[in-house]
Amino acid sequence: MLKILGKTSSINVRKVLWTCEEAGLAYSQEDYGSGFASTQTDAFRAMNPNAMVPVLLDDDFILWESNSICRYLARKAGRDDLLPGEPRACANVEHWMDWQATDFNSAWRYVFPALVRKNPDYNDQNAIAAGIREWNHCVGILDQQLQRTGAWAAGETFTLADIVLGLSVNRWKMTPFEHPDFPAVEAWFERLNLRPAFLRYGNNGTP
Ligand SMILES: N[C@@H](CCC(=O)N[C@@H](CS)C(=O)NCC(=O)O)C(=O)O
Repeated sequence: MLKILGKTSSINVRKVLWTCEEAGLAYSQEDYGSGFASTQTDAFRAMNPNAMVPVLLDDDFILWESNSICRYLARKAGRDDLLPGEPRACANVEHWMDWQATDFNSAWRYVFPALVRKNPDYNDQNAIAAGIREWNHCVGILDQQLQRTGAWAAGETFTLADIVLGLSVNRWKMTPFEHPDFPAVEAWFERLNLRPAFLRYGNNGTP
């Protein structure tokens, strides 16, 4: 059976768990990461040299990097709907996934520890304000895309792009600052709320 190493409070672990549920894959999960079993061991670094979660174990196959794990799981389950095989349709999903892992995630790197974790080292008000502007800008880009599709992030059907972005937007919504109105994102979030796996691993009260 698939084994996922990583705490369920981690946004990156949750996207992998959500993907398993959507794809109907059986899995077990073990809490690793700060506050739980340490990743700072030789044994863990042998699996992931970054000492980060999630890590997927599929028998003797070891994989780290959450979005890569999601792609692997969708392909393993033969779920062409979550990640199409056709090159252009696939690229259409993947560029939103890559954007989530790079630009979108970078936008909250200062704001989240400041406003949610309340880490006293993150007290530069200018950096917080700049981070909020950048984060809102990213959600605005997603809003424009969702206005175009009228449905899901990559087009007319639900894909891995919605999973990784769903976690990111849940975090944005749960971080306490004044949020601009993004109607298409709101409507999409309501559509996500109809999915049991999103309520379990996405919109579950954890930012
Ligand atoms: N790019 C990596 C980032 C992984 C990451 O940042 N993981 C965090 C948790 S969200 C982590 O392992 N932090 C160290 C820890 O919790 O010990 C991925 O997407 O898998």
